[in-house]
Amino acid sequence: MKGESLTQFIIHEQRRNPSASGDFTLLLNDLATACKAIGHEVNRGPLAGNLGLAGSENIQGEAQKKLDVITHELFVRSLEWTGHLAAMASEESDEIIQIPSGYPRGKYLICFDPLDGSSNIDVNLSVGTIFSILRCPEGAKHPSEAHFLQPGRHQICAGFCIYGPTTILVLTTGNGVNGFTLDRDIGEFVLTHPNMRIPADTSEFAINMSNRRYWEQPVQRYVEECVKGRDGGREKDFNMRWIASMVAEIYRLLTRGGIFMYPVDNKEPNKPGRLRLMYEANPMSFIIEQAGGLSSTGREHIMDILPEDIHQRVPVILGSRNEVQRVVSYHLEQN
Ligand code: AFP
Repeated sequence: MKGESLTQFIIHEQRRNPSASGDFTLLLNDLATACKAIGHEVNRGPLAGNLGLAGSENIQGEAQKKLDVITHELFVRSLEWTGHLAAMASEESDEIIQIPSGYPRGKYLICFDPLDGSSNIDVNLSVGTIFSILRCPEGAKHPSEAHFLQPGRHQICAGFCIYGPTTILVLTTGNGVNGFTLDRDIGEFVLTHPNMRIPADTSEFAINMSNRRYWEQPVQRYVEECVKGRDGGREKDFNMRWIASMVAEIYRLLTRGGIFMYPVDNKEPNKPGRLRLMYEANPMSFIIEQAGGLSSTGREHIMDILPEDIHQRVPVILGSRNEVQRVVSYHLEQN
């Protein structure tokens, strides 16, 4: 095997922390197994009859795909018995998921989006699983939603697994960001992208341009400048990408830089942004900042937000440091 396996990597990390019980290492191993199982299901696609709608809606009022439901169940079944988790919260579940009484309860909470970008499933584009791990507050025997409502700065681990041409698991435990590619011959994730870093500068932006008329002035101004490039106030021309799958966009940012925005808009005034704080914005912000980038709503650091609701939405602007700072400065000028 070329390179260190994920199992070796996390055991080496554990040995660096003499007080570690090994619980967290085992949780990461179980998470990797869950991602392999989900990746397998995604891969089988039409062969397993997995494509299309499930005929139900999630709490966000979004039509669930069959694979949203299947992957949610797979994730829960893979982790509920392990004894490492106190409770789980899923983008696809209205309620907090309790650990069944027959299994031991652990000290960690996990928030997850089992299949991000699922609107891309039927067109065979990259999708992924996102997760964020928090410590369960002491004394919380039956964790409720309130125990999950911790700012992103409290995350002890965040990651995502992208099911694309290759299956890659990206992970941070607050000590940089590492990427592991699934070697299907041996069934192991192997460290292929150590210490991923996002360049401070970029000439690539990602935003859903069809929402342009609904954006606030600072985002209008920034994107207008990018589009004009050398003919406007900028010293370079910009390129644009939009995959509509956050895992794919963030993976691109981690490999070659860029800025990703899903800002607040007045298309649906009761929704402050499209992306979910606990399942998408917080874990991706932790990863981006650990790789040297920045994340903001335009007005505050995403990971400083004290969540009020487990399914809360937030505006998201993240990626290459200097470009995010520029967008934030436009918001400050406006206020
Ligand atoms: P789905 O998981 O419902 O496909 O949503 C994907 C997503 O949350 C995120 O991954 C994308 O960046 C964003 O939505 C795309 O939104 P638009 O369809 O509005 O471009």
